[in-house]
This record gives sequence, C-alpha cells and structure tokens, in this order.
Amino acid sequence: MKLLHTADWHLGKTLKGQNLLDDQIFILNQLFDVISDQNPDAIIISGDIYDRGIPPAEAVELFDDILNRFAEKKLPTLIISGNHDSATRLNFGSKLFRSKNIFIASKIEVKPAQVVLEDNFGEIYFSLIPFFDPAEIKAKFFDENAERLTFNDANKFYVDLARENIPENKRSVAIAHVFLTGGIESESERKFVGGSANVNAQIFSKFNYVALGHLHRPQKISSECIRYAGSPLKYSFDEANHKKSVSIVEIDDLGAINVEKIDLKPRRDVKIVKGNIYQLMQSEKTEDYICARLTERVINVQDKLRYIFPHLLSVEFDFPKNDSKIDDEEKIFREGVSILDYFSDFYQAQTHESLNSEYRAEMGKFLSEMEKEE
Ligand SMILES: [Mn+2]
Repeated sequence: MKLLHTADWHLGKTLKGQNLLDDQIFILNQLFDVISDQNPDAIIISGDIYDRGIPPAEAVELFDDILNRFAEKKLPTLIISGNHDSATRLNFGSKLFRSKNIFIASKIEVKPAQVVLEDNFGEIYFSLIPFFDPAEIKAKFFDENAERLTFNDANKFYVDLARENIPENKRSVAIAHVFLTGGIESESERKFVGGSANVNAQIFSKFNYVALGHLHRPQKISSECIRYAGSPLKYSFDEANHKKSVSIVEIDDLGAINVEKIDLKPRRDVKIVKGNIYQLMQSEKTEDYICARLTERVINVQDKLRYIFPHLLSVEFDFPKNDSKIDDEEKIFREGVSILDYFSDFYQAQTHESLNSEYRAEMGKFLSEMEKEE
C-alpha cells in the first residue's frame, strides 16, 4: 500500500502580517500533482489543518474545496486535529464525510477512531490519535482523584487503548500530533501547555509506520518509520533552510516501510538576506518573502529595500550590542530626520513589524503635543 503523508497545513496562516492563502492554494495544487504522479492508495493529514481554532472564512473555503477534490478522486483520506485546530469545529460533518471515505478524528473516544484499508496482502489498521490535553484523558477515563497525567502518560494510555482493537498479526499505522523526544523544533509551532510536551517514541513501537504532525521540519525520529511529514510551506523565518516535502510511504506485505520524500516548490520562498545596505541593494531582485538582517544601523531602509525585495516582510539589525557606533550620536541622529522616523525604526527593530499608519498618526500627535509643551 502506498500512502501520502502530509501535515501542518496551517490554512489561514500569516507570516509577519502577510496573508499566505495564495501560497497555500499553490502548494496544495502541487500536492495534487504529486497525487497524480504517485497514485497513492490513501492520504494522511496529521493535524494542524488550520492555523487557529476559528480560521478565516477563506481558509475554510479552501479546505472544503480540497476535501471535495479528495472525494472526487475516491481517495481514502485520514485526518486528525492538531493543537492549532478546534477539535469541535474540525469535527463538523465528519460522520457524513465517512460515506466519501474521508475520516476526521478530532475527539478522544472510548473506542479510539480506527480505519481499516485493504491491499492485495490483506488489511492495514490505522489508528487516528488526535491532539488532546492530558486533562481530557484524565476526565474521560480516570476518576477525579487520579494523579495529573503527563503528555507521555496520556498518549501512552490512549495509544494502548487503540492497540486493543488491532489484531496482533496485522499491519498497522498510527496517525498522531505529538512532540516526540528528540525532535527538532521551529518557531512557527505553538508549544503545548500543561507540563512537559515530551512523548517517548517507544509508545508507538508496535506500529509499522507512525505518521506524525506538529514539528514543521520534515524529520524521522529514531527510525525511518516514525516520521514528521513537516509543513508544506515555511511558516517562520527560522525555517528558511528547511526543505519542505511530502512523504510517500510504501508498506509491503510484511509491513516493512520504504519512504520517499517528494520536495515541494513554493510560489515564493522564505529567505533571510544579510549584509549592509549597500550589499543588499546590489542583490538580484526577487519575489521571495524576505527578512533583511542589516549589519549596520541605518534608518528608513524599508522603501529602498523594497526596490529589490518587493515582498520584504521584516527588517532586523544584526550586530553586537556594544557596538561603539551606537554610542556615536553623530551617526545616529542626522539632520532632516524626524523623531517620528527614529521611533518608526525603533518600533521595527523591536517588534520586527513596521509601524502601521494608525499608530504612526497617534505617535505623531503625541510628539507634536510634547513639542508644544516644551
Ligand atoms: Mn503545526
């Protein structure tokens, strides 16, 4: 059986205020190209469909469209919720979708969600383990005086429960949204609250393949068959050096796994450029999403940089804090530059976002009132 494993779509996500919907549409169209090429027997999406519990309408519309396309292709599609999803909202319509071979598991159940698919060699059992707070497991399965559960305890409990419905000699796949010890994190993942997020990979040891979501860098943990598919797009600048992909997972008659990563090419890459203003202005013009790291203190650089980088999303300053230049007032305060401009640059340096016109107007008012008082 051939599976396409993807995760962490984060539909509706913005990057430094930039709406990424067009990028997400583009990359999901590419996903359908991969499906046409590879002809998988099923699709797995391991959580974080949306970026937030209440996603923007256009993100819901996009997901609706994607589900229809999976249904048209008659592709069994196995989906769990992640920590960014609202379990209840993602659950909407899920019972109806089953008739179209779309399985969404977002809630913990006394009988954990299971899907059985068949290939020429027999059945393969899929356990769908949605993201949950350990307190939910305690409330549902333990009495109130029981000790607080860690993420590891709660997941071990629920995975063991799921295993009870899988015959010993059958091939099996777990789909989960957890942080496994040893994983490499990125900035765009939201940490789980409620104690240590760490889960030991060992709890999944009986499965032939573990299709994970949560970590945005594609990576395997301890073995080829325990794998994070990673997000299809770079969702923070610290992911600039990631290579995003989807995983094509083949399970043979004995349950042995072969994984091939298929690289995804975004509409616009996410890049960090570094140098002084002169060096950066000599770069080749690019449509990519850019974070400019300036190695010297200059002001009002955004407009200049946008000639070369029309999709400049962030300007940072990157030089030693005790740089003697900072003390050199001559160089910092120049004639013809208003205090408002200095503040605007300071705001940008501190927050990595540009001062919007509303705040700028407010600050302008405040400064002129100060001047009057003086
Ligand atoms: Mn995620």
